[in-house]
Amino acid sequence: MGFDRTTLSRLNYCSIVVASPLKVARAPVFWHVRRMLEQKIKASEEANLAPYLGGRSFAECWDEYETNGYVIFPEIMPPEQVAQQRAALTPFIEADIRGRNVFEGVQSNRIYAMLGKDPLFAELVLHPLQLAFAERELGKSFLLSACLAINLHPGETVQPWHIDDDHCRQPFPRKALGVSSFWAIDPMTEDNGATEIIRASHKWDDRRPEGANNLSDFITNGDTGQDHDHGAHPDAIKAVMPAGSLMIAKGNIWHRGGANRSDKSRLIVTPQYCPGWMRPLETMLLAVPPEKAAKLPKRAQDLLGYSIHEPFMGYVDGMHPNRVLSDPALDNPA
Ligand SMILES: O=C(O)CCC(=O)C(=O)O
Repeated sequence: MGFDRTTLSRLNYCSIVVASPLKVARAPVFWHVRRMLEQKIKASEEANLAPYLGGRSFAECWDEYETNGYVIFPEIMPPEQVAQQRAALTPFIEADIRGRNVFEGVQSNRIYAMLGKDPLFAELVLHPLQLAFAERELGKSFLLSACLAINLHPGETVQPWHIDDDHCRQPFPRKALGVSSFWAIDPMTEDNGATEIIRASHKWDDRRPEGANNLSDFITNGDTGQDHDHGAHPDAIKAVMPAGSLMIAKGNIWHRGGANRSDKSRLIVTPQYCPGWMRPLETMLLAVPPEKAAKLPKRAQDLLGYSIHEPFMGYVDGMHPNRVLSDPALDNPA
């Protein structure tokens, strides 16, 4: 008999059905079997992850993630797969659309909405290792919150320090409300802009490092001359790792893209996840089709989700979502 989550939920159902006074005596047997099944599932999940853990147990990797706020898995994606991902990204990189502000990086390309561009990118989103971390951190119903590629050109300067789940605006210290992963498509090196992380900063209170982001960093064509580089933070590391490696980090850890002082570009893909509750009760953007939404008052459109929670939560392919409503095709829907 195969033990899987379906078996376990059937067993839960059976436990409810037998919970009559006459049968209560059998309950401990069910609990015992349930525990045994849970252990078997855990063992088989661990076995599935083993090829990526570099000889460590999942528990050891999780402890490192809890302690430092991040954990690195070197070279877990085979070179052929990395090459396929790069090939699929190449047309978007060649379009060479540069970042619009200090946060995006004016010497960087950002490719948003990746799953809308090529289904191949689902491989980076669905890797079992990062899903296991996201599920443990955020619960079973977690969602994909963003998935973008970031290509730093030579000459790119450091990004402002930031945390990825900042838009939640909850007081610190607090639990992570996101999980971010970083796939190295190019090697991340000392001098090509490897992501920098302030170790254990997910445990900080409302302290902010020098060079932390502020709202002006998101203004299009704002002051790009500011120098966010206040030198190396004493607790910062550079996530130096070969191509095909994965770093998984807590959404509340302080980090930034590094400065690219090399003569080659640096490409990563960063899928990010959030808890399943971080959305409206009803999925309004699907419940109300765009052609109907286009005819509603502006405030109603905002409430449906054609709006931004500052600085950029709710974007669509890097743009304000209400652009969809000004599409002339909406006047003559097919
Ligand atoms: O480019 C990088 O290394 C990190 C970028 C990043 O953290 C972000 O834009 O949220």
